[in-house]
Amino acid sequence: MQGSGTARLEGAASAAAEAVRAAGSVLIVSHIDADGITAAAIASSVCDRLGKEHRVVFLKKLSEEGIGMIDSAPEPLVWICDLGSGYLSAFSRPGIVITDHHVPDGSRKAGQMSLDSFSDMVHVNPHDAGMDGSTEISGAGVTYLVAKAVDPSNTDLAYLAVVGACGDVQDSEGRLVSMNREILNDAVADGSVSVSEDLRLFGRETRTLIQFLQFGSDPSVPGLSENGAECARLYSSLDIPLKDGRRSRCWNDLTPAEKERATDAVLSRLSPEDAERAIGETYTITGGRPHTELRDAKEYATLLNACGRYGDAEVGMRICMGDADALAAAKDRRTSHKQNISSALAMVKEKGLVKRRRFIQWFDAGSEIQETVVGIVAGMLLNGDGADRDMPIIAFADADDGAKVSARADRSLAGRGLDLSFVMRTAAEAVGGYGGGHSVAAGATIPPDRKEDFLDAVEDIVAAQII
Ligand SMILES: [Mn+2]
Repeated sequence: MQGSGTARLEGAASAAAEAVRAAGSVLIVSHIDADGITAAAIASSVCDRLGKEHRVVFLKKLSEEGIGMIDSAPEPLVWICDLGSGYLSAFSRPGIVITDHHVPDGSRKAGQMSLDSFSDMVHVNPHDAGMDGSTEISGAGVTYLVAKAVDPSNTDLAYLAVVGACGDVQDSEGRLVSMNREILNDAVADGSVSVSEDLRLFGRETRTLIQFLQFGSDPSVPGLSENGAECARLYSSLDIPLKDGRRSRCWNDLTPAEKERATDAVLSRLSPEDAERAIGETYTITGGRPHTELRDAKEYATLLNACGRYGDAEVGMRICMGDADALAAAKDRRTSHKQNISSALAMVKEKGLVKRRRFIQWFDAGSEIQETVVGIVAGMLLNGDGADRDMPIIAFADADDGAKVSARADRSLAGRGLDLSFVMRTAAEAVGGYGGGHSVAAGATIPPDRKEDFLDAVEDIVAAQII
């Protein structure tokens, strides 16, 4: 199954490569998250290398305005990355290549996968090849397949697709699988990524040893999480110095023996299930300077996500394309990003905004939380003590074009039949909005005065889906 799926996906990628090669100039349109930013960097590098005139536009989502902009763009080819599959029937212009991994627009008929006869559209999407776009390949990965079809020596861009996949949390089982694994193999063969088994807490390069354990979550470590003094005692009892001269050491500065001692101590505090989940693959970007975000795929992706959320996707793309000044600009963004999220999380908890219904829980942040971060806050509530893990959480925030909805659920609910992508799309359409996404993370935009009706519709569908 996977073999033929791979061939179909690569066939579509070849058709896309032909279209890019043939185009006089290209408009690249991409999504503002880490996956979209790395996808844009890959597409832009491909155009650079082909000597093709191109410009890049980042979109938060594909709104009517975005579709209009694409339809009226003067470039003969528009290459849409990490977006577009949900809107296949919305475009009216010829000359469109879509490299995306979101669930495709159902109104389009099967068999229209590549080189569409009526719209001249090339659609490269894992779902059309029988694969799961939420775990097997990301938008950057699909874009990378086109890069490789344009020129086999473009494997030096594979590491960006690894970062993109990590940004979309496609490594949540502890390692990248399927097509992502193939792409990872390209990056390893190229020498730009090295793989190791390690403790999968966040911040291996940029956090101090204490911060690494203190703020590491998913899983959080009993006795160590949120307790810096206890973390310091642990390292001291294991004879692991916190500093090297005057500089603080990070997790990746530890010797193998030190890492083993610290890892054993951490694992001994976890339940067997959490301990298993805490160990997995980590991906080091060999060209990234040690002690920077650019050295670790997860930290790299987090940096790019912060860029996107604060209207700086272009800066993120410049980082991906090797611009050293861009990193300093992004750092300032990241600081404000963290402050924003932690104050938003505290606000939701203090005001007791989360309300429970029978099958769902929800909160309305109004204008108090930026629409670009409300989904993160919802996810953090689910993973912490702010919400109930057994039901999906629906969050509202005010946006320019209506009420922005973010829905998140624990992965275990997907195993019981929950598909938030379907829930958001169907419930939004029922109230005159639109939505979509993935099984455990999806979103919608709805008319602001229809929130109650929307929640009723969501609850009905969720109740029917979960067994
Ligand atoms: Mn994506």
